[in-house]
Amino acid sequence: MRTEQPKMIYLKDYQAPDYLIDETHLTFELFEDHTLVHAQLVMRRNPERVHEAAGALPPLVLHGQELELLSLSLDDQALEAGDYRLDDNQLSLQPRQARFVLDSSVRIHPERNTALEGLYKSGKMFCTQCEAEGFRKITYYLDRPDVMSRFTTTLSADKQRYPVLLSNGNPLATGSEEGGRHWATWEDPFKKPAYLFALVAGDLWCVEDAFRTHSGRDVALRIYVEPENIDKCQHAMDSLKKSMRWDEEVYGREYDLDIFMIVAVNDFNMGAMENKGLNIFNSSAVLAKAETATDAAHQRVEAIVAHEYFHNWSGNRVTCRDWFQLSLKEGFTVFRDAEFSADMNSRTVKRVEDVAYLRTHQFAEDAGPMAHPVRPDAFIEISNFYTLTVYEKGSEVVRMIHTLLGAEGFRKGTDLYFERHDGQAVTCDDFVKAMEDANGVDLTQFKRWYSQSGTPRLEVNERYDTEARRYSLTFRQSCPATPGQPQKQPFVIPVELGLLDPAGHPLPLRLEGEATAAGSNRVIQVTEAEQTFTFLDVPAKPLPSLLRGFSAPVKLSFPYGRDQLMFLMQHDSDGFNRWDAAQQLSVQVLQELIEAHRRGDALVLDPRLPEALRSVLADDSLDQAMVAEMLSLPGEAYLAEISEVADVEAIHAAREFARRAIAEALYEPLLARYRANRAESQRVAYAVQADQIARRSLQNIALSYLMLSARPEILEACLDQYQHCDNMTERLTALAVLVQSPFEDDKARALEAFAEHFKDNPLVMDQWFSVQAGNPLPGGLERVQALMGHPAFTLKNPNKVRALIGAFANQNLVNFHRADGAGYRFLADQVIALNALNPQIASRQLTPLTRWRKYDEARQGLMRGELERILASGPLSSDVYEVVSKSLA
Ligand code: B3K
Ligand code: ZN
Repeated sequence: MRTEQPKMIYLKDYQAPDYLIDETHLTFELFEDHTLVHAQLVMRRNPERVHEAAGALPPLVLHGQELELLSLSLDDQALEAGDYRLDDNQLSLQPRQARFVLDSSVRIHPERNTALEGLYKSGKMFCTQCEAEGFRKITYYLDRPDVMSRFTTTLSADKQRYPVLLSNGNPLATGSEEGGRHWATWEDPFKKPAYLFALVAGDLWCVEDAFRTHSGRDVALRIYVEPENIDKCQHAMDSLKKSMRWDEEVYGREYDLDIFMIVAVNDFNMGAMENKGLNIFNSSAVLAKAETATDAAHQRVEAIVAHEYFHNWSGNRVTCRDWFQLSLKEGFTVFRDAEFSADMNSRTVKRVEDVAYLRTHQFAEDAGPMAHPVRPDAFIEISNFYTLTVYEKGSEVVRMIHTLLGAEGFRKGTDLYFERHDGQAVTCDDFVKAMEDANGVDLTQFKRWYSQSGTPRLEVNERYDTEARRYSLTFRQSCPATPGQPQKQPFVIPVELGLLDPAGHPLPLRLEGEATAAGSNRVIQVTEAEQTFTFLDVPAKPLPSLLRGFSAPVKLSFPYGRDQLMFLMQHDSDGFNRWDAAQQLSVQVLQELIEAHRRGDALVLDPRLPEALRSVLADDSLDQAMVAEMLSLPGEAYLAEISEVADVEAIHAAREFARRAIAEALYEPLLARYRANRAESQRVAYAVQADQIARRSLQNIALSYLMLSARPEILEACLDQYQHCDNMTERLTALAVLVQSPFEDDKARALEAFAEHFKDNPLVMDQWFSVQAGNPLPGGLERVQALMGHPAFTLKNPNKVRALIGAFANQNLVNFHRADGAGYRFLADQVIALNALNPQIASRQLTPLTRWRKYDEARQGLMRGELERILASGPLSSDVYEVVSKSLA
C-alpha cells in the first residue's frame, strides 16, 4: 500500500528521460517463499537531452516499489550504501560516464502479492501484470513507456511444480539444474517498454496450432491453460487465427515473432494483457465451450483475443510516449477489434450493442466527477484511467476520423503511421498528424475531441418551405461543463444522414451551392456552434434520419413524434437508426410512465409501443438478432443516465409495467416465436455462428417476456429449456428468468442443481453468482450478503468480486439504492476491505457511489456519507484516494 501523500502528475510536465536502456538482461529464481531478480541494464545518456545540461551528468533515478535491494553495482564495481539513495519508490545514484552497465539484485514476494500487479501467483502458477506501472515492483528500472529496450529473460524454478517456463519473444535455450530445478532463456528481438514484459511459470498444458503469414513465415500458436481447461481453448484459437488474417487483409499488418502465446490465469484484474509474444488473459476471456459459456461469452473471447493480438502493432511496435497518450493504443485498438467483430458477425448488431453500452456507461462517466478528456491532462493514479472514455470514446474518435477520411484515406493514414513510427513511443498528435499528412487534410479543430471532456449535445430543428422546395436542418451544439473545463469550443461533428419521403423512400440529397444531388446518404460536418444545412429540390416535407450508425458520440435531439419514430422503424434504410427509432419510442413511452408513477397516477401504456413491436416480430425480412435488440427495452441504468434526477423505484416500476403489458399484448406471437426457435435449438447441435446466435437471442428474450405471465405452460417450457439443452446460452437464460419469477421451489431446486453440477468450474460459478446478484426482487442485499459466505466466493479473486458485488451495485438498481442506504454501506465495506487487498479492484467497485449527484437528496446524503467513511477509514491506496476525493470535491 502506498502511504505517501498522493501527488498529481501533469501532461504539461512531460520530459524525455535522461537515460536510455539499450539492453535488459533479467534472471528470475522462483521459490515458494520468495523470488530473486537479477537485472543487468546496459544504459546510456539520452542524446536528446544532452544539450540541456552541459557538463555534469544528471543523476539516474530508477523506479522501484516493495523491493528488497540485495546488491547493486555500476560497471562491475559494487556500490556501498553511501553511493546511492533509496526511498519508498525510487533509487537514485550518480553515473560517472555517459555509458554504463548497472547490475542489481532484489528479493520480492510474489506469493504475498494480492494486488495482482507486478509478479504474483494465481493459484499454483507464477504470472505477471506490468501495465501500467507494475514493472517497478519487479526490479529497479526506468518504468516509463518511452524507455524501450531489448530484453533477454532467464527464469529458473522447480521442474515438477513448474514444468512450463515462458517469457516474451522467441525461446533461446533450456537446461536443468541440481536440486530438481530447471531454467529457460527467452529473447525478444523487438525493443519494448517494461510494461510489455511478461513471465509465466506453471504446470500448464497447451493447445497448439500454426499460422502462415502473408509473406510465408510460419508462426507457432500456443494457448496454455491448466490441465482441466484444455477442452475449452478451440474457440480462442480459431479467433486468434481469424484475427491474424484480418489484420493482414484490412491493415496490411503481419505478425513478427516465431511464436505467439496466450496463457489463461484465474486471478486477473482486467480482461487480458498484450505482452509481446506472451499475452496473459483472464481465463474468462479465453475459455469457452458450448456447455459452459454463453454466446455473449464466446463473442467476448473472440473480441478480446483480437484486441490483444491487434495491439502487437497498435501498442507494441508503435507504443505510447507517456500514459496520458493511453488512448493512442487503446482507442485505436478498440476501434480495430470492433470492426473485426463487425466483419465476423452482424455489423448492425455489433454497433447497436456498442452504442447502447457507450450511452449507458461512458455518457455517465462523462457526466460524473471523474470525467476526463480522451487524452487526460492530469492524474494521481494511472490505473484509474483505463476508462470507458479512454477506451470506448477513444474508439469513437478514431471511428470519426475513419468516417471523415473514408476507408481508403484512413488506411493510407494508418500505413503512414506504422511506417513512420515503427519502434517509437509516440503521442495522439503523431497519430492525427499521420492521418493529416497521408490525406492532405487539416484536423486541428477535430483534435478538440482529444482535449475536451463531456458529451456534446446536438439539438436539431427543421424548416420546410413548400414553395421553394427547400428543407433546412439547423444544428446547435453545446457541451456541459466538466471538472476543470467550464467552457468548450465547438467540436467537428460528422453527421451521417438521409431524408425519407412520405412513402419512406430515400430522397436524393443536394445541398445548397451544389449543382447536382450526390447520393441519398451522406456525411455533413457540423463545425460551428450553430449551423444550417439546406437541401434543394425537396418535393414534399421529408423525415430526416440523423446520425446514422451513430456517426458521432453525442446526445442528439430532434422533435420526433411517436408516429414518426414508428415510420423510421419501418422504413429507414439504416439498420442502426431503425433500432434507434425503436429505442427513442420506448424511451418516450417509459419516461411518460415514470412521470405517472411519480405522480401516483395509474400506469397506462401507449398502445403504439406494443403495436410497433408486433410488426417487428412479424417481419420475416429482419435479422432475428435485430428483432431481439428492438424488443429489448432500454435498460434501467440507461433510463437513470438520461434522467435529471434518477428515481430508481419509478424507473423499475415503469419498466416492469411496460414489460408486462407488452408480454400480455404480444403473448401469442411471442409464444409462437419462442416455440419455433426452441424447436430449432433442439434440432441442431450448438454452434457459435451468427444465425444460431440470432435465433437463440430472440428465443431467450421471448422467454423472458413470456415468463412474466407466470402461466404454468411457460414455467414448464422454461424448466424444459433449463434441463434439456446442450449449451449455456439456453440454460443460463432459463435459470435467470426462473430466478426472477415467483416460483420459489423450482427456483431453489434449479439454483442448487446448477451449483452442484458446476461447482468445480469457477467461470460458471461466476455466472451463478451474477444471476442472483442481479435479481431485482426484494431482499437482494440479504441474498448477496449470504452469497459472500458461499465456499466458491472470495474477495481475492477479481472475477468473483465483479460477479457478485459488481453485478449487485451496477445491475440491481432497486436493491442497491435501497432507501435506508444499506446497499451503499455494504459496498463501502467491500471497498474498504478490497483497498487493503487489491487497490485497482477496490477503486473500480467504487464507481456507483461516485454517481451520487444523480439521486434524490436523501440518497445523496447517504452516498456521500459512505464516501466520507471510506476516506476516513485509514491509509488509502492512491487508486481509492483519487476516486473518493474527486467524487467529494
Ligand atoms: N492494456 C491492457 C490493460 C492494462 C490495464 C492495467 N491497469 C489490456 C488492454 O487494453 O488490452
Ligand atoms: Zn487494449
